[in-house]
Amino acid sequence: MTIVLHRFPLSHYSEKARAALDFKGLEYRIVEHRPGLEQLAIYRLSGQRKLPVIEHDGKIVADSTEIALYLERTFPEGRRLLPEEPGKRLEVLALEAQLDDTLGKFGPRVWLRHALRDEQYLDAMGAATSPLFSAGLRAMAAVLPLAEQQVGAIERRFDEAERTLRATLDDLCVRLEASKYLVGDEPSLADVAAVGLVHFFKFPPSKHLFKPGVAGAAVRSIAEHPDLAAFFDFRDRFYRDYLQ
Ligand SMILES: N[C@@H](CCC(=O)N[C@@H](CS)C(=O)NCC(=O)O)C(=O)O
Repeated sequence: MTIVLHRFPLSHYSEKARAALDFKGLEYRIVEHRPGLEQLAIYRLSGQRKLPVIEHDGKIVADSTEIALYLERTFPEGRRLLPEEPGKRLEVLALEAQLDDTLGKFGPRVWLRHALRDEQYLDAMGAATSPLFSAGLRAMAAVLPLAEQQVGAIERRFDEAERTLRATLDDLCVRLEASKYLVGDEPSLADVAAVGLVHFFKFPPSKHLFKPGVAGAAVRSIAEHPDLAAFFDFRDRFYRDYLQ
């Protein structure tokens, strides 16, 4: 039975789950939702309000990590997300959890701060989506710097998010100097998580984008920062080699 992936269009956790489906070579269908009242339907389906959620064979699985583990258990014949060797397996799971707590948790805040200051990115998003979406982003672009200036707590939260995200991406670059993938020389769930969770910093050339026109739109201060090139080049290669 075909798997159904419920997602929000811009959601990086949803992209992580979608990347796991592609990596395992599985067939799936995407159902898009919008945050807000539509989340009632998600609640009715899964007993909680967040996405991603998958439906498969009468089962409902929420949470990107749970989804990846479900796919690994249910389709052991597909490409392996987790290494056989127990030590390596633990290492992959630990890095994946850390990426959820850093790129996952802080990514949206850093994205907001940087994206709203990147005219080219805003133009690309506006051209690829709707005038309403673009106007919303531009309204936020006008307000956020002011809010940061006026309210120290907001600025500190953004600063903390930025420090954590940068430290994580720096660490991923160091890992890629030492090995072909983030944990050793075989691809794993850690790579799938990392490439999915940076989704909105530079939309990959994927046929499953919420709007085809956003492909390549990049928040340049992050995705094209020379110090982070090793990771973002890896991200592009990983999409070419394993994802659609
Ligand atoms: N731990 C969850 C986090 C999922 C999550 O936070 N999803 C966001 C979208 S990126 C969401 O659904 N937000 C809506 C809300 O919090 O109401 C996972 O890994 O899937």
